[in-house]
Amino acid sequence: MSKTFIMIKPDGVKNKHVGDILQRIEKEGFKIQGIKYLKLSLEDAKQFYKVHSARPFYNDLCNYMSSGPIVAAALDRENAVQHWRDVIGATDPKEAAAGTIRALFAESKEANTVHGSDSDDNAAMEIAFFFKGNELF
Ligand code: IDP
Ligand code: MG
Repeated sequence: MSKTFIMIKPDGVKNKHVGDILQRIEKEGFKIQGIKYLKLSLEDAKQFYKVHSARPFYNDLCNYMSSGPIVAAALDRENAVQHWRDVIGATDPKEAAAGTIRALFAESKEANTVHGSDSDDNAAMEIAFFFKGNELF
């Protein structure tokens, strides 16, 4: 088993897709190890997306990610990082394969409904950013 970190972004919450996405998580065989509903501060978002700080979309992305509540979750499954990336689809919903969460629900390349870690190391860092040990089961 391995872990990934996921978020339901502000558009996913605002457009009432939380239930659909949690159902998909369980249907895809993930175990929910930890979950919380919270709003990121602008500083939190800047820290979380630090790797993108040189990219032109960084400031807009951080403002967007702190604009409303999100769901953050740590998930466990065999091949968790890659499996979740397959379930969510390409960053730009116009390029996301049919049936993926971004193809189904995303508004735009920025407001693309869900986050997923891109490696096992980043998954561990992202989980530690959001959860204390006693919040993971
Ligand atoms: P990913 O979420 O598919 O891993 P990344 O390249 O890691 O995509 O980018 C992080 C987030 O930044 C994306 O999910 C999206 O919200 C936003 N983003 C990425 N590229 C663009 C862009 O070209 N314009 C606006 N927002 C972008
Ligand atoms: Mg990424």
